[in-house]
Amino acid sequence: MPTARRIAHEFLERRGLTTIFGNPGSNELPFLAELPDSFRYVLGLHEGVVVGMADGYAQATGKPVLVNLHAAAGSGNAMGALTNAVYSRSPLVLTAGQQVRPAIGMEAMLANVDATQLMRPLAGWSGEPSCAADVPRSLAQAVFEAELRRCPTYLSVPYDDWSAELDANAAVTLDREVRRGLTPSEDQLTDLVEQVKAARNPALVLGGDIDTAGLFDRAVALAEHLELPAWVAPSPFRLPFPNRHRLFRGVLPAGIASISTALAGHDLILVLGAPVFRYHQYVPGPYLPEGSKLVQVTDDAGAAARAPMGEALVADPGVVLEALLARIESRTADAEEHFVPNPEPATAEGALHPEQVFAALRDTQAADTSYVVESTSTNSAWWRQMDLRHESSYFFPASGGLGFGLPAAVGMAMGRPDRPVVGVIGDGSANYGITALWTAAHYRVPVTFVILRNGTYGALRWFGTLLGTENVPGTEIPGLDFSRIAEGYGVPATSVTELDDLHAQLKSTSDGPRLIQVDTQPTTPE
Ligand code: TZD
Ligand code: CA
Repeated sequence: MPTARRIAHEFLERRGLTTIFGNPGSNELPFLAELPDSFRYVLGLHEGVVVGMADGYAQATGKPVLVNLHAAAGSGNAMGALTNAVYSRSPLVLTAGQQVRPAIGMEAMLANVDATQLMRPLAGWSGEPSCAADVPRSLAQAVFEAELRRCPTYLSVPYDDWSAELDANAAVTLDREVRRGLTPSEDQLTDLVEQVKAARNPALVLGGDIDTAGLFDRAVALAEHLELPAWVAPSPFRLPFPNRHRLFRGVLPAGIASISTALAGHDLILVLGAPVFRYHQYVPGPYLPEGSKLVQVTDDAGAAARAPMGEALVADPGVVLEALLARIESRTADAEEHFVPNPEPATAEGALHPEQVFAALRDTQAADTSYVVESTSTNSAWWRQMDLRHESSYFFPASGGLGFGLPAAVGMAMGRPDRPVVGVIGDGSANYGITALWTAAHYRVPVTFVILRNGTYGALRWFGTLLGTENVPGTEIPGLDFSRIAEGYGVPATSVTELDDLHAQLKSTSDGPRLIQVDTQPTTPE
Protein backbone atom coordinates (compact mmCIF):
# COMPACT_ATOMS: atom_id res chain seq x y z
CA MET A 1 0.00 0.00 0.00
CA PRO A 2 1.35 3.47 -0.83
CA THR A 3 2.52 5.77 1.94
CA ALA A 4 1.01 9.20 2.56
CA ARG A 5 4.33 10.59 1.35
CA ARG A 6 4.16 8.72 -1.97
CA ILE A 7 0.60 9.91 -2.64
CA ALA A 8 1.48 13.48 -1.66
CA HIS A 9 4.51 13.55 -3.96
CA GLU A 10 2.44 12.19 -6.81
CA PHE A 11 -0.33 14.72 -6.21
CA LEU A 12 2.15 17.61 -6.23
CA GLU A 13 3.81 16.24 -9.36
CA ARG A 14 0.52 15.91 -11.22
CA ARG A 15 -0.48 19.46 -10.29
CA GLY A 16 2.91 20.84 -11.33
CA LEU A 17 4.00 21.92 -7.85
CA THR A 18 7.47 20.50 -8.34
CA THR A 19 9.50 23.56 -7.41
CA ILE A 20 9.56 23.76 -3.62
CA PHE A 21 10.90 26.83 -1.82
CA GLY A 22 11.91 25.97 1.69
CA ASN A 23 14.11 25.94 4.72
CA PRO A 24 13.75 22.58 6.43
CA GLY A 25 14.22 21.26 9.94
CA SER A 26 13.91 17.86 11.54
CA ASN A 27 10.08 17.79 11.42
CA GLU A 28 10.16 18.29 7.64
CA LEU A 29 12.74 15.65 6.71
CA PRO A 30 10.24 12.75 6.47
CA PHE A 31 8.25 14.66 3.84
CA LEU A 32 11.40 15.36 1.83
CA ALA A 33 12.60 11.75 1.94
CA GLU A 34 12.28 9.91 -1.38
CA LEU A 35 11.42 13.12 -3.22
CA PRO A 36 11.35 12.16 -6.93
CA ASP A 37 14.00 13.64 -9.24
CA SER A 38 11.35 15.69 -11.01
CA PHE A 39 11.25 18.00 -7.96
CA ARG A 40 13.54 20.98 -7.46
CA TYR A 41 14.10 22.12 -3.88
CA VAL A 42 15.14 25.78 -3.74
CA LEU A 43 16.80 26.49 -0.43
CA GLY A 44 16.38 29.91 1.14
CA LEU A 45 18.39 30.82 4.22
CA HIS A 46 15.59 32.64 6.04
CA GLU A 47 11.87 31.95 5.84
CA GLY A 48 10.98 35.55 4.95
CA VAL A 49 13.17 35.07 1.89
CA VAL A 50 11.69 31.64 1.19
CA VAL A 51 8.18 33.13 1.04
CA GLY A 52 9.38 36.17 -0.94
CA MET A 53 10.97 33.93 -3.56
CA ALA A 54 7.88 31.73 -3.72
CA ASP A 55 5.72 34.84 -4.10
CA GLY A 56 7.85 36.04 -7.02
CA TYR A 57 7.71 32.57 -8.56
CA ALA A 58 3.92 32.37 -8.12
CA GLN A 59 3.43 35.80 -9.67
CA ALA A 60 5.70 34.85 -12.57
CA THR A 61 3.96 31.53 -13.27
CA GLY A 62 0.41 32.32 -12.11
CA LYS A 63 0.29 28.91 -10.42
CA PRO A 64 0.24 27.62 -6.83
CA VAL A 65 3.68 27.11 -5.30
CA LEU A 66 4.69 24.84 -2.44
CA VAL A 67 6.61 26.31 0.49
CA ASN A 68 8.31 24.16 3.11
CA LEU A 69 8.77 25.75 6.54
CA HIS A 70 10.09 24.51 9.83
CA ALA A 71 7.45 24.18 12.56
CA ALA A 72 6.32 27.31 14.45
CA ALA A 73 9.66 29.14 14.40
CA GLY A 74 10.05 28.90 10.63
CA SER A 75 6.40 29.79 10.13
CA GLY A 76 6.78 32.84 12.35
CA ASN A 77 9.78 34.02 10.35
CA ALA A 78 7.67 33.70 7.20
CA MET A 79 4.77 35.72 8.51
CA GLY A 80 5.93 39.24 7.54
CA ALA A 81 6.55 38.13 3.98
CA LEU A 82 3.17 36.46 3.92
CA THR A 83 1.42 39.83 4.30
CA ASN A 84 2.55 40.68 0.76
CA ALA A 85 1.28 37.38 -0.64
CA VAL A 86 -2.14 38.11 0.89
CA TYR A 87 -2.53 41.39 -1.01
CA SER A 88 -1.00 40.19 -4.26
CA ARG A 89 -3.35 37.21 -3.90
CA SER A 90 -0.50 34.81 -4.53
CA PRO A 91 -1.49 31.14 -4.22
CA LEU A 92 1.25 30.00 -1.85
CA VAL A 93 0.77 26.62 -0.23
CA LEU A 94 2.73 26.70 3.01
CA THR A 95 3.50 23.42 4.69
CA ALA A 96 5.16 23.05 8.08
CA GLY A 97 6.32 19.93 9.83
CA GLN A 98 4.62 19.11 13.11
CA GLN A 99 6.00 16.96 15.93
CA VAL A 100 4.88 13.31 15.98
CA ARG A 101 1.26 13.01 17.06
CA PRO A 102 1.92 11.59 20.59
CA ALA A 103 4.24 14.54 21.39
CA ILE A 104 2.09 17.49 20.32
CA GLY A 105 -0.19 17.76 23.34
CA MET A 106 2.59 17.73 25.89
CA GLU A 107 4.39 20.42 23.89
CA ALA A 108 7.63 18.61 23.18
CA MET A 109 10.32 20.72 21.55
CA LEU A 110 9.22 21.72 18.02
CA ALA A 111 5.55 20.97 18.66
CA ASN A 112 3.58 23.59 16.71
CA VAL A 113 1.01 24.42 19.40
CA ASP A 114 -2.41 25.29 17.98
CA ALA A 115 -0.85 25.10 14.52
CA THR A 116 -4.06 25.82 12.63
CA GLN A 117 -4.37 29.21 14.34
CA LEU A 118 -0.73 30.24 14.06
CA MET A 119 -0.88 31.78 10.58
CA ARG A 120 -4.38 33.20 10.83
CA PRO A 121 -5.56 35.62 9.60
CA LEU A 122 -2.84 35.78 6.96
CA ALA A 123 -3.44 32.27 5.70
CA GLY A 124 -6.87 32.24 4.03
CA TRP A 125 -7.19 28.61 5.02
CA SER A 126 -5.17 26.55 7.47
CA GLY A 127 -5.39 22.99 8.67
CA GLU A 128 -3.79 19.93 10.15
CA PRO A 129 -5.00 16.47 9.05
CA SER A 130 -7.09 14.80 11.73
CA CYS A 131 -5.32 11.50 11.08
CA ALA A 132 -2.65 10.16 8.73
CA ALA A 133 -5.26 8.88 6.29
CA ASP A 134 -6.43 12.45 5.81
CA VAL A 135 -3.01 13.79 4.73
CA PRO A 136 -3.53 13.55 0.93
CA ARG A 137 -6.98 15.13 1.08
CA SER A 138 -5.73 17.91 3.38
CA LEU A 139 -2.83 18.68 1.09
CA ALA A 140 -5.20 18.78 -1.89
CA GLN A 141 -7.47 21.13 0.03
CA ALA A 142 -4.54 23.44 0.82
CA VAL A 143 -3.67 23.57 -2.90
CA PHE A 144 -7.26 24.00 -4.11
CA GLU A 145 -8.11 26.67 -1.53
CA ALA A 146 -5.03 28.62 -2.62
CA GLU A 147 -5.94 28.25 -6.27
CA LEU A 148 -9.68 28.92 -6.03
CA ARG A 149 -9.60 31.77 -3.55
CA ARG A 150 -6.20 33.12 -4.60
CA CYS A 151 -4.77 33.27 -1.12
CA PRO A 152 -1.92 31.73 0.82
CA THR A 153 -2.82 28.58 2.76
CA TYR A 154 -1.10 26.69 5.56
CA LEU A 155 -0.92 22.98 6.33
CA SER A 156 0.78 21.50 9.36
CA VAL A 157 1.55 17.77 9.11
CA PRO A 158 2.72 15.58 12.02
CA TYR A 159 5.87 14.00 10.69
CA ASP A 160 4.96 10.44 11.64
CA ASP A 161 2.05 10.68 9.17
CA TRP A 162 4.28 10.61 6.08
CA SER A 163 5.28 6.98 6.41
CA ALA A 164 1.74 5.76 7.17
CA GLU A 165 0.44 3.26 4.61
CA LEU A 166 -2.93 4.30 3.23
CA ASP A 167 -5.73 2.48 1.48
CA ALA A 168 -7.09 3.13 -2.02
CA ASN A 169 -9.49 5.84 -0.85
CA ALA A 170 -6.60 8.13 0.01
CA ALA A 171 -5.38 8.06 -3.58
CA VAL A 172 -8.75 9.10 -5.04
CA THR A 173 -7.74 12.72 -4.40
CA LEU A 174 -5.13 12.37 -7.12
CA ASP A 175 -7.78 12.36 -9.83
CA ARG A 176 -9.73 15.40 -8.69
CA GLU A 177 -10.22 18.44 -10.90
CA VAL A 178 -11.38 21.66 -9.28
CA ARG A 179 -12.20 24.63 -11.51
CA ARG A 180 -13.76 27.99 -11.15
CA GLY A 181 -15.79 30.16 -13.51
CA LEU A 182 -17.17 33.55 -12.56
CA THR A 183 -19.23 34.70 -15.51
CA PRO A 184 -21.88 37.28 -14.62
CA SER A 185 -25.50 36.77 -15.61
CA GLU A 186 -26.89 38.29 -18.79
CA ASP A 187 -28.82 40.85 -16.72
CA GLN A 188 -25.74 41.87 -14.81
CA LEU A 189 -23.75 42.31 -18.01
CA THR A 190 -26.51 44.27 -19.75
CA ASP A 191 -26.85 46.55 -16.76
CA LEU A 192 -23.14 47.29 -16.72
CA VAL A 193 -22.95 47.83 -20.48
CA GLU A 194 -25.87 50.29 -20.26
CA GLN A 195 -24.18 52.21 -17.45
CA VAL A 196 -20.98 52.57 -19.44
CA LYS A 197 -22.89 53.55 -22.61
CA ALA A 198 -24.87 56.18 -20.73
CA ALA A 199 -21.84 57.72 -19.03
CA ARG A 200 -20.80 61.12 -20.31
CA ASN A 201 -17.24 61.04 -19.08
CA PRO A 202 -16.29 57.60 -17.74
CA ALA A 203 -12.89 56.70 -16.33
CA LEU A 204 -11.18 53.34 -16.00
CA VAL A 205 -9.32 52.37 -12.83
CA LEU A 206 -7.27 49.19 -13.15
CA GLY A 207 -5.78 47.04 -10.42
CA GLY A 208 -2.90 44.62 -10.20
CA ASP A 209 -5.26 41.66 -10.68
CA ILE A 210 -5.60 42.71 -14.32
CA ASP A 211 -1.92 42.01 -14.90
CA THR A 212 -2.02 38.81 -12.84
CA ALA A 213 -4.88 37.55 -14.98
CA GLY A 214 -2.97 38.23 -18.22
CA LEU A 215 -5.35 41.06 -19.19
CA PHE A 216 -2.75 43.82 -19.66
CA ASP A 217 -3.23 43.97 -23.44
CA ARG A 218 -6.99 43.59 -23.22
CA ALA A 219 -7.16 46.53 -20.82
CA VAL A 220 -5.35 48.61 -23.44
CA ALA A 221 -7.80 47.37 -26.07
CA LEU A 222 -10.74 48.42 -23.89
CA ALA A 223 -9.34 51.86 -23.09
CA GLU A 224 -8.61 52.51 -26.77
CA HIS A 225 -11.98 51.13 -27.90
CA LEU A 226 -13.91 53.49 -25.64
CA GLU A 227 -11.35 56.30 -25.40
CA LEU A 228 -11.29 55.80 -21.64
CA PRO A 229 -8.68 57.59 -19.55
CA ALA A 230 -6.98 54.86 -17.52
CA TRP A 231 -5.73 55.16 -13.97
CA VAL A 232 -3.92 52.58 -11.92
CA ALA A 233 -5.60 51.86 -8.58
CA PRO A 234 -3.61 53.22 -5.60
CA SER A 235 -0.76 51.27 -3.99
CA PRO A 236 -0.24 49.02 -7.01
CA PHE A 237 1.66 45.75 -6.68
CA ARG A 238 1.67 45.18 -10.46
CA LEU A 239 1.23 47.46 -13.46
CA PRO A 240 -1.98 46.75 -15.45
CA PHE A 241 -1.50 49.33 -18.23
CA PRO A 242 1.45 50.81 -20.20
CA ASN A 243 2.58 53.86 -18.29
CA ARG A 244 3.46 56.00 -21.29
CA HIS A 245 0.28 55.25 -23.24
CA ARG A 246 -1.55 58.43 -24.27
CA LEU A 247 -4.60 57.29 -22.26
CA PHE A 248 -2.59 56.58 -19.10
CA ARG A 249 -3.40 59.09 -16.39
CA GLY A 250 -1.09 57.82 -13.67
CA VAL A 251 -1.20 55.87 -10.45
CA LEU A 252 -3.99 57.20 -8.25
CA PRO A 253 -2.78 58.82 -5.02
CA ALA A 254 -3.50 56.73 -1.94
CA GLY A 255 -5.53 59.26 0.12
CA ILE A 256 -9.33 59.44 0.25
CA ALA A 257 -9.64 63.12 -0.65
CA SER A 258 -6.73 62.92 -3.10
CA ILE A 259 -8.54 60.26 -5.15
CA SER A 260 -11.70 62.36 -5.30
CA THR A 261 -9.68 65.31 -6.55
CA ALA A 262 -7.86 63.21 -9.14
CA LEU A 263 -11.08 61.72 -10.51
CA ALA A 264 -13.13 64.93 -10.44
CA GLY A 265 -15.41 65.34 -13.45
CA HIS A 266 -15.94 61.65 -14.17
CA ASP A 267 -19.57 60.58 -13.83
CA LEU A 268 -18.70 56.88 -13.91
CA ILE A 269 -15.61 55.29 -12.38
CA LEU A 270 -15.21 51.72 -13.57
CA VAL A 271 -12.79 49.79 -11.39
CA LEU A 272 -11.53 46.49 -12.79
CA GLY A 273 -9.52 44.01 -10.75
CA ALA A 274 -8.78 46.15 -7.70
CA PRO A 275 -9.98 46.74 -4.16
CA VAL A 276 -11.83 50.05 -3.66
CA PHE A 277 -9.35 51.32 -2.62
CA ARG A 278 -6.00 50.45 -1.04
CA TYR A 279 -5.59 53.78 0.75
CA HIS A 280 -2.37 54.55 2.59
CA GLN A 281 -1.75 58.04 3.98
CA TYR A 282 -4.94 59.26 5.69
CA VAL A 283 -6.31 62.25 3.82
CA PRO A 284 -9.94 62.63 4.94
CA GLY A 285 -12.58 63.87 2.53
CA PRO A 286 -15.36 62.57 0.32
CA TYR A 287 -14.84 59.06 -1.06
CA LEU A 288 -15.88 60.09 -4.55
CA PRO A 289 -16.05 63.31 -6.50
CA GLU A 290 -19.38 65.14 -6.60
CA GLY A 291 -21.81 63.52 -9.04
CA SER A 292 -19.78 60.41 -9.79
CA LYS A 293 -20.74 56.80 -9.46
CA LEU A 294 -18.35 53.91 -8.94
CA VAL A 295 -18.70 50.34 -10.18
CA GLN A 296 -16.15 47.75 -9.09
CA VAL A 297 -15.66 44.45 -10.91
CA THR A 298 -13.53 41.96 -9.01
CA ASP A 299 -13.33 38.21 -8.54
CA ASP A 300 -12.37 38.80 -4.91
CA ALA A 301 -15.57 38.63 -2.87
CA GLY A 302 -13.79 40.03 0.20
CA ALA A 303 -12.65 43.12 -1.70
CA ALA A 304 -16.22 43.69 -2.92
CA ALA A 305 -17.69 43.28 0.56
CA ARG A 306 -15.34 45.60 2.41
CA ALA A 307 -15.35 48.59 0.04
CA PRO A 308 -16.94 51.60 1.73
CA MET A 309 -18.76 52.89 -1.35
CA GLY A 310 -19.93 52.09 -4.85
CA GLU A 311 -21.54 49.14 -6.55
CA ALA A 312 -19.67 45.87 -6.84
CA LEU A 313 -19.99 42.96 -9.21
CA VAL A 314 -18.16 39.83 -8.13
CA ALA A 315 -17.10 38.38 -11.46
CA ASP A 316 -14.10 37.62 -13.60
CA PRO A 317 -12.92 41.05 -14.81
CA GLY A 318 -11.77 39.41 -18.06
CA VAL A 319 -15.30 38.34 -18.98
CA VAL A 320 -16.65 41.81 -18.22
CA LEU A 321 -13.87 43.45 -20.18
CA GLU A 322 -14.63 41.32 -23.24
CA ALA A 323 -18.34 42.06 -22.95
CA LEU A 324 -17.69 45.81 -22.90
CA LEU A 325 -15.44 45.46 -25.95
CA ALA A 326 -17.99 43.40 -27.84
CA ARG A 327 -21.17 45.23 -26.92
CA ILE A 328 -20.28 48.89 -27.12
CA GLU A 329 -19.44 50.64 -30.34
CA SER A 330 -15.94 51.94 -30.73
CA ARG A 331 -15.36 55.55 -29.75
CA THR A 332 -11.80 55.46 -30.98
CA ALA A 333 -10.36 58.84 -31.83
CA ASP A 334 -7.86 59.13 -34.66
CA ALA A 335 -4.95 59.23 -32.29
CA GLU A 336 -1.61 59.08 -34.04
CA GLU A 337 0.71 58.93 -31.09
CA HIS A 338 0.14 56.03 -28.76
CA PHE A 339 3.01 56.79 -26.47
CA VAL A 340 4.07 59.93 -24.67
CA PRO A 341 7.80 60.83 -24.78
CA ASN A 342 10.02 60.55 -21.70
CA PRO A 343 10.96 63.77 -19.89
CA GLU A 344 14.57 64.80 -19.20
CA PRO A 345 15.69 63.19 -15.95
CA ALA A 346 16.13 65.50 -12.96
CA THR A 347 19.66 65.89 -11.64
CA ALA A 348 21.07 66.33 -8.13
CA GLU A 349 24.21 67.60 -6.42
CA GLY A 350 26.69 65.16 -4.96
CA ALA A 351 25.07 61.90 -6.06
CA LEU A 352 22.84 60.65 -8.86
CA HIS A 353 19.17 61.57 -8.86
CA PRO A 354 16.97 58.44 -8.88
CA GLU A 355 15.44 59.71 -12.13
CA GLN A 356 18.88 59.42 -13.76
CA VAL A 357 19.17 55.83 -12.54
CA PHE A 358 15.72 54.92 -13.86
CA ALA A 359 16.34 56.64 -17.20
CA ALA A 360 19.55 54.62 -17.45
CA LEU A 361 17.63 51.40 -16.79
CA ARG A 362 15.02 52.36 -19.36
CA ASP A 363 17.67 53.15 -21.97
CA THR A 364 19.89 50.10 -21.40
CA GLN A 365 17.62 47.21 -20.40
CA ALA A 366 15.45 45.10 -22.70
CA ALA A 367 11.97 46.54 -23.23
CA ASP A 368 10.36 43.42 -21.77
CA THR A 369 12.36 43.47 -18.53
CA SER A 370 10.41 42.55 -15.39
CA TYR A 371 11.24 45.01 -12.62
CA VAL A 372 10.77 44.13 -8.99
CA VAL A 373 10.81 47.46 -7.20
CA GLU A 374 11.30 48.00 -3.50
CA SER A 375 12.49 51.54 -3.20
CA THR A 376 9.99 53.54 -1.26
CA SER A 377 10.90 57.19 -1.71
CA THR A 378 11.38 57.09 -5.46
CA ASN A 379 7.86 56.41 -6.75
CA SER A 380 7.28 59.61 -8.64
CA ALA A 381 10.78 59.48 -10.14
CA TRP A 382 10.07 55.91 -11.26
CA TRP A 383 6.82 56.66 -13.06
CA ARG A 384 8.24 59.82 -14.62
CA GLN A 385 11.13 57.99 -16.24
CA MET A 386 10.04 54.45 -16.97
CA ASP A 387 8.42 53.25 -20.17
CA LEU A 388 6.76 49.93 -19.40
CA ARG A 389 4.76 48.54 -22.31
CA HIS A 390 4.63 44.85 -21.50
CA GLU A 391 2.61 42.69 -19.15
CA SER A 392 4.43 41.56 -15.97
CA SER A 393 6.79 44.54 -16.11
CA TYR A 394 6.41 45.83 -12.58
CA PHE A 395 6.10 44.25 -9.13
CA PHE A 396 6.05 45.94 -5.72
CA PRO A 397 5.44 44.51 -2.21
CA ALA A 398 1.65 44.33 -2.10
CA SER A 399 1.25 44.96 1.64
CA GLY A 400 4.15 47.40 1.86
CA GLY A 401 6.05 44.83 3.93
CA LEU A 402 9.72 45.19 3.06
CA GLY A 403 11.83 42.11 2.32
CA PHE A 404 9.91 41.17 -0.82
CA GLY A 405 12.02 42.81 -3.51
CA LEU A 406 15.29 40.95 -3.42
CA PRO A 407 13.81 37.45 -2.94
CA ALA A 408 10.89 38.03 -5.31
CA ALA A 409 13.32 39.05 -8.05
CA VAL A 410 15.10 35.72 -7.60
CA GLY A 411 11.83 33.74 -7.65
CA MET A 412 10.60 35.68 -10.66
CA ALA A 413 13.73 34.97 -12.67
CA MET A 414 13.36 31.28 -11.82
CA GLY A 415 9.67 31.26 -12.74
CA ARG A 416 10.01 33.00 -16.09
CA PRO A 417 13.46 32.38 -17.50
CA ASP A 418 12.35 33.98 -20.79
CA ARG A 419 12.14 37.44 -19.21
CA PRO A 420 15.08 39.50 -17.95
CA VAL A 421 14.60 40.47 -14.28
CA VAL A 422 15.96 43.54 -12.52
CA GLY A 423 15.42 44.20 -8.82
CA VAL A 424 15.45 47.91 -7.97
CA ILE A 425 15.95 47.92 -4.23
CA GLY A 426 16.52 50.63 -1.62
CA ASP A 427 19.48 50.36 0.76
CA GLY A 428 16.97 50.01 3.61
CA SER A 429 14.74 47.41 1.96
CA ALA A 430 17.63 45.24 0.81
CA ASN A 431 18.52 44.18 4.35
CA TYR A 432 15.19 42.48 5.08
CA GLY A 433 15.72 39.93 2.32
CA ILE A 434 19.47 40.02 1.92
CA THR A 435 20.04 36.27 2.21
CA ALA A 436 18.27 35.79 -1.14
CA LEU A 437 21.66 36.75 -2.60
CA TRP A 438 22.97 33.36 -1.53
CA THR A 439 20.13 31.51 -3.31
CA ALA A 440 20.69 33.62 -6.43
CA ALA A 441 24.39 32.73 -6.37
CA HIS A 442 23.95 29.08 -5.48
CA TYR A 443 21.40 28.38 -8.24
CA ARG A 444 23.08 30.81 -10.66
CA VAL A 445 19.87 32.76 -11.19
CA PRO A 446 20.26 35.43 -13.90
CA VAL A 447 19.05 38.53 -12.10
CA THR A 448 20.40 42.06 -11.73
CA PHE A 449 20.03 43.89 -8.42
CA VAL A 450 20.37 47.64 -8.49
CA ILE A 451 20.70 48.95 -4.94
CA LEU A 452 19.89 52.63 -4.49
CA ARG A 453 22.08 53.79 -1.64
CA ASN A 454 20.87 57.09 -0.21
CA GLY A 455 21.90 56.24 3.36
CA THR A 456 18.42 56.69 4.80
CA TYR A 457 14.90 55.33 5.19
CA GLY A 458 13.87 58.05 2.74
CA ALA A 459 10.13 57.36 2.77
CA LEU A 460 10.03 57.71 6.56
CA ARG A 461 11.62 61.13 6.35
CA TRP A 462 8.85 62.13 3.93
CA PHE A 463 6.12 60.59 6.09
CA GLY A 464 7.56 62.55 9.01
CA THR A 465 6.76 65.79 7.21
CA LEU A 466 3.15 64.61 6.60
CA LEU A 467 2.61 63.56 10.20
CA GLY A 468 4.49 66.49 11.73
CA THR A 469 7.03 64.11 13.29
CA GLU A 470 10.32 65.27 11.79
CA ASN A 471 13.65 64.32 13.36
CA VAL A 472 12.58 61.07 15.01
CA PRO A 473 15.29 58.46 15.73
CA GLY A 474 15.82 55.30 13.73
CA THR A 475 15.64 56.57 10.19
CA GLU A 476 19.29 56.90 9.10
CA ILE A 477 21.30 53.91 7.86
CA PRO A 478 24.83 55.06 6.99
CA GLY A 479 27.80 52.75 6.59
CA LEU A 480 26.32 49.92 4.52
CA ASP A 481 28.36 48.57 1.62
CA PHE A 482 26.28 46.20 -0.49
CA SER A 483 29.05 45.43 -2.93
CA ARG A 484 31.00 43.81 -0.11
CA ILE A 485 27.93 42.13 1.38
CA ALA A 486 27.10 40.66 -2.04
CA GLU A 487 30.62 39.31 -2.51
CA GLY A 488 30.24 37.52 0.82
CA TYR A 489 27.14 35.75 -0.43
CA GLY A 490 28.81 34.88 -3.73
CA VAL A 491 27.23 37.51 -5.99
CA PRO A 492 29.62 39.58 -8.15
CA ALA A 493 29.10 43.25 -7.40
CA THR A 494 30.19 46.74 -8.31
CA SER A 495 29.71 50.15 -6.79
CA VAL A 496 29.09 53.21 -8.98
CA THR A 497 28.78 56.91 -8.35
CA GLU A 498 28.98 58.32 -11.90
CA LEU A 499 26.34 58.14 -14.62
CA ASP A 500 28.79 56.90 -17.26
CA ASP A 501 29.87 54.04 -15.02
CA LEU A 502 26.26 53.16 -14.36
CA HIS A 503 25.50 53.00 -18.08
CA ALA A 504 28.57 50.89 -18.72
CA GLN A 505 27.64 48.48 -15.92
CA LEU A 506 24.03 48.19 -17.01
CA LYS A 507 25.04 47.52 -20.62
CA SER A 508 27.28 44.63 -19.68
CA THR A 509 25.54 41.29 -19.36
CA SER A 510 25.90 38.29 -17.10
CA ASP A 511 24.41 34.82 -17.12
CA GLY A 512 24.23 34.70 -13.34
CA PRO A 513 23.29 37.16 -10.62
CA ARG A 514 25.03 40.52 -10.22
CA LEU A 515 24.61 43.53 -7.98
CA ILE A 516 25.19 47.18 -8.78
CA GLN A 517 25.24 49.62 -5.88
CA VAL A 518 24.46 53.20 -6.92
CA ASP A 519 24.77 56.22 -4.65
CA THR A 520 21.66 58.38 -4.95
CA GLN A 521 20.27 61.61 -3.53
CA PRO A 522 17.31 61.31 -1.14
CA THR A 523 14.02 62.33 -2.82
CA THR A 524 10.35 62.25 -1.81
CA PRO A 525 7.83 59.73 -3.16
CA GLU A 526 5.36 62.40 -4.31
N1 TZD B 1 9.64 47.05 8.19
C1 TZD B 1 8.96 46.36 7.24
C2 TZD B 1 9.02 44.87 7.23
N2 TZD B 1 8.23 46.99 6.33
C3 TZD B 1 8.15 48.34 6.34
N3 TZD B 1 7.39 48.92 5.41
C4 TZD B 1 8.88 49.09 7.29
C5 TZD B 1 9.59 48.39 8.21
C6 TZD B 1 8.80 50.61 7.37
N4 TZD B 1 9.37 51.29 6.21
C7 TZD B 1 8.61 51.77 5.19
O1 TZD B 1 7.37 51.65 5.10
S1 TZD B 1 9.54 52.54 4.01
C8 TZD B 1 10.97 52.26 4.85
C9 TZD B 1 10.72 51.58 6.04
C10 TZD B 1 11.77 51.18 6.97
C11 TZD B 1 12.27 52.76 4.31
C12 TZD B 1 12.85 51.88 3.26
O2 TZD B 1 14.08 52.39 2.90
P1 TZD B 1 14.72 52.18 1.48
O3 TZD B 1 13.95 53.17 0.51
O4 TZD B 1 16.15 52.57 1.58
O5 TZD B 1 14.46 50.84 0.98
P2 TZD B 1 13.90 54.76 0.49
O6 TZD B 1 13.71 55.10 -0.95
O7 TZD B 1 15.16 55.33 1.05
O8 TZD B 1 12.68 55.16 1.28
CA1 CA C 1 17.19 54.36 1.28
